[in-house]
Amino acid sequence: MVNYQKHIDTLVHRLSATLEGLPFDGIAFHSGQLHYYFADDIYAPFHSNPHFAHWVPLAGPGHLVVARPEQKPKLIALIPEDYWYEPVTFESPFWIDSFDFVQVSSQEEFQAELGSVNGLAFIGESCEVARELQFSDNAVTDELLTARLNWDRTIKTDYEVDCIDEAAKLAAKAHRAAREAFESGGSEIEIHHAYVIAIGCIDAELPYESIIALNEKGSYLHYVNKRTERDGKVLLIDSGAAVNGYASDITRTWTSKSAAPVFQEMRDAFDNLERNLCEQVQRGLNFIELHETAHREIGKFLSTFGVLKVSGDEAFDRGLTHPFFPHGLGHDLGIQVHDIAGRQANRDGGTIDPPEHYPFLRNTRVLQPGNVVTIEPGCYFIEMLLRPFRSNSDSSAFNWELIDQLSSHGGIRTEDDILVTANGNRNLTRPYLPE
Ligand SMILES: [Mn+2]
Repeated sequence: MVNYQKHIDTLVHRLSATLEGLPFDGIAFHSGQLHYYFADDIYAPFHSNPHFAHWVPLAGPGHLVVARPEQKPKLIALIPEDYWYEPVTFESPFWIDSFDFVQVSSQEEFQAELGSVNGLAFIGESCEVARELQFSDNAVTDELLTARLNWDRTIKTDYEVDCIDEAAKLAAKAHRAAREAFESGGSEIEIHHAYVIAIGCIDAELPYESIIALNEKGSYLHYVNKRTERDGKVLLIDSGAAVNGYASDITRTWTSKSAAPVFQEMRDAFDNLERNLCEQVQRGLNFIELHETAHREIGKFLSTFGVLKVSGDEAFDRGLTHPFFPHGLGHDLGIQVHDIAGRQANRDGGTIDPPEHYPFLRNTRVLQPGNVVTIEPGCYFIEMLLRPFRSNSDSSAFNWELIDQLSSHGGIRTEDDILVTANGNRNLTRPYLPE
């Protein structure tokens, strides 16, 4: 990875500002530990502490990165001798030369390599682990320090953009395989298998559980069941891939010949609507405003197709788009699929709450170069949300006959991953998945 050393240099360089005014001269990032399910002896899938993953894509529990301003960071990898699992081996991963790297197999060796922790802050999940490593309680996960680390993670380095770009490329390949499986009549579970086989991963290695919904199930926003019925008329697929711990998050809606012609037209028009929103992403744009623009555009869209019997502007003004588009326009993307700090007010913390009528909006910030966000407008036929309008004073604005015809098609969502650049944006998805 060509930009990795530059990434580490950037993180090391940022540390002085990160630690400014705090009683620390360095930070120890702990990767985490395994957890049993309650009352069970089975482990839950392991997810690294994202602050650790920001430094190095070394999976597994018990590792530590120790970083100090303007010094080469140290990486202590804990690889216990264990015959239950295949041993982790290091040949020459691209990241290894960026660290003073040591591999240890016991807690004693670990402690000896770590040495004194005086002056070090600890960023990790477990206070117990921190205490075992001799950190004092007030060095553990300092709030101001964490806010600054979270904020900085929203400004991606070139290496991080490369990882998300690769993850988009990989997911795009799998989306095409999934589309083929759909077009040949595959069931949800068959489409899912086509997807993971194209990536070459197991489910636990996906950045999130894939949403693969045929027909009316597309209206369940986080539908994760995988039915065996075949020959769908609509596929809504929301699924990503991970590269070096960075996620892509992509949604497409495909129709087959058995879909209603008007729904097929709506799908294509919605694709254009999403592209136009993506093009508007730029530095200085308030994401809440773009979310509002999405509602306006969806109002016009619903009016054009006769789903609403009023003009787009009137639909927007009367809030009639809300039951059709009940989630946020997008979110930050990175190590976490819903990456951190999308509502953070400034580098030192604070929160910008979304407007009351858009409670699910995950990004409320003004965009900066280096931000990576998803743009994912949707339009669904969700009976639970439409029901109140069937009998209230807005009822006559809805074309219920058409809505009832289309509800068996579920809904439409299109989602791309967008990098905010110095003078515009770069769509990280469309080059690999232009449809
Ligand atoms: Mn998303």
